[in-house]
Amino acid sequence: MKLAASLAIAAAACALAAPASAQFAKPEDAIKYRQSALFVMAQHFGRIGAMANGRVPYDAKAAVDNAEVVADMAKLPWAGFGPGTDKGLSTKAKPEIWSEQARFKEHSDKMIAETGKLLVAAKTNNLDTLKAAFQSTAGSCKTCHDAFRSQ
Ligand code: ASC
Repeated sequence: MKLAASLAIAAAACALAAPASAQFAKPEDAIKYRQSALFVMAQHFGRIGAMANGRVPYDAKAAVDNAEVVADMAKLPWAGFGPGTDKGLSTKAKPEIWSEQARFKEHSDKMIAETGKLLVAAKTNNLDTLKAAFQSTAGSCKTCHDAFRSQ
């Protein structure tokens, strides 16, 4: 393989492996970024919820596909909560995110872990296992929202 091609592949692999290194030109971009990642995550999480709650028929492959997106998206928003991104666009993010960073990180780490377990659960192809993991993951979303998101 040519050197340029292998360097390009290595650079792309790094970009995928290190989403937390996202840098933003301005606070508005960081806010848009975190809101976008959370929005995409919610869309896919909602599709799993529809199966878990019996609103749509259980489809094991769709559950895995959606859980993969959820687990990937779960890693992204946190880079968008850097210093100075508490305002700039309409946001429900509470000031506590910046004044209690360690607690906020505990919540985001928990959510990343829960979405990882959700993906493992989806891959068992067992609806009851998926339901339990969905509830547990939703609980981690809610706990963080209650503490760090205004209504
Ligand atoms: C969702 C979604 C959230 C969480 C939360 C869980 O589907 O968009 O923010 O679940 O409602 O309580």
